[in-house]
Amino acid sequence: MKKSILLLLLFGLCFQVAKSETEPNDSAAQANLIALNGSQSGDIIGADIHDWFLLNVPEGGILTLTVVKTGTGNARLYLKDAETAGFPEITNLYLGFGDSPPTGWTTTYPVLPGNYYLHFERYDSPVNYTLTPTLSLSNYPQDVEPNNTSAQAQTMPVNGSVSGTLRYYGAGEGADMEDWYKMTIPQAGILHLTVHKKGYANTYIRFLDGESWPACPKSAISMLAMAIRPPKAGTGAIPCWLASTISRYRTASTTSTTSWMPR
Ligand SMILES: [Ca+2]
Ligand SMILES: [Ca+2]
Ligand SMILES: [Ca+2]
Repeated sequence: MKKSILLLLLFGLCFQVAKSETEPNDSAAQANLIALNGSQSGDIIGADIHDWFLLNVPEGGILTLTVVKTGTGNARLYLKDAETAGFPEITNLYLGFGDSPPTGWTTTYPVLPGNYYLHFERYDSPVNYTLTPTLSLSNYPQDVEPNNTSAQAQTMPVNGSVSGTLRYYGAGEGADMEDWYKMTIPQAGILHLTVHKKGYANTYIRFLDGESWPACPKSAISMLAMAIRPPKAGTGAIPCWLASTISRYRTASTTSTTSWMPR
């Protein structure tokens, strides 16, 4: 009996009680700090319209924002880039009239390390909320950013591998659209490139002549599409599709001196 009481007490201590907001937090400059995996409670009632929180994301992953809401009013939660002037919106979650389900409403977004604002804006009062941000790490280790141009290319070892993510949002950088690597081949041979990819996005890996690029941008000597599935119905335009996709990759290279003849 004593043991079960002790276990219950331990469970109670481990269970995280939501931390209450500190007013005023009505602007980015007044934002409360919020931690990953920590629950933050607050309300936006009467003259209170805006609540701001600042979140530091230490490593790249899929950010999930969960909001449990009560109250008859409605509001919206914005995820914003805290490292870009004007704090542009990355995504948002509408919080409708009435109570959310007990498990709350959620939105997810792939993000790189950096600082992000979580900004509630109230429409109708009252709104009470508990906000919990969590992060799921990506399947493969992140690449070192910025590596978005040939001049920023990271080293890709011969007979080694690199891994990373694309299309994640980086605070102060925007969406990560390109990753560049440079490989120095010490002797002639047959190069094999193997790509492992996860995620429903598509992308290309282009294999370029590193001694002609960028003077001769059409010097691409091969291109490998990494499409996993076709676009969803109704989003046929490629830019639209790309705007809603993410992907993760791991690329390995091997060289061989076995004979090979081009067809
Ligand atoms: Ca408030
Ligand atoms: Ca990347
Ligand atoms: Ca990049």
